[in-house]
Amino acid sequence: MNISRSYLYRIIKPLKDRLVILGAGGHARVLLDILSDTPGFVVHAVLDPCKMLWCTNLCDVPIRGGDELLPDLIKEGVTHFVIGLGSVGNPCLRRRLFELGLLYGLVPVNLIHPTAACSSNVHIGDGVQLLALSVINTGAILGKNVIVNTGAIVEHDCMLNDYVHVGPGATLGGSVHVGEGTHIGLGASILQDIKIGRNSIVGAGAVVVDDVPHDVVVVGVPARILRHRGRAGENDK
Ligand code: JB3
Repeated sequence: MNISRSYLYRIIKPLKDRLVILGAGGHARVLLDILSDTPGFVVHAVLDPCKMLWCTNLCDVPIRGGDELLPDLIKEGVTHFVIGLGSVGNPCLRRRLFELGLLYGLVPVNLIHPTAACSSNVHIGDGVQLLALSVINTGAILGKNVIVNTGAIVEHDCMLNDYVHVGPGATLGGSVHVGEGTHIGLGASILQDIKIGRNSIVGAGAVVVDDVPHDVVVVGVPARILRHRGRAGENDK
């Protein structure tokens, strides 16, 4: 009797939940590292629109095709998803993919590196990614699909809204608020109690000593407005 793989996946309750990673770049490889230490999940496949990557592997995980394959993977038993894109300025794509995963009824997975120091007294939204040596201190609130990248520090009572990305080695003092979709660049420092608007970019190494409005790019020490962004946020690099 010929039993199809998808039938088999459906009738055998998975001992581990099957997940798909959307995006097959550098950030996805970092996340696969964390997943290798995360019991309870099997990375079933990676999806990426880059045709050159199809039928290759990312860290031994098959890159099956583009996002249009999501319904097929669901038939094969995939129930969870991870956004594998890092994005260093424009979170629109991460937001679109996150909403796509939810639309298909998939469950977003929180990824927390074993060396991340995360207080037990924090609120973590869905699909949050805390990378190696990141620090999240007591009272912090992180919205959905927030990335706190390698070695970044989010101090007590900070509020990071949905899709915020705190780049590697950045430091946020106590009670810093960051608006939706804002990117804090690599190694930037934000003084305590500062409010940063949504859809803005704090440049790498900047030192922010005053509040930052929505939709701007700030750079330098002390940080100054370099330019205004389109409301949807053009793709600054
Ligand atoms: O700086 C650090 C530590 N990491 C950076 C990270 C935060 O952002 C990293 O150095 C990169 O700058 C960036 O990582 P990411 O997002 O992995 O970049 P990249 O290597 O360009 O990979 C993005 C992948 O997403 C590419 O393979 C794209 O083809 C794929 N992609 C683009 N659009 C997509 C889509 N994948 C899916 N599934 N769906 C899409 O719509």
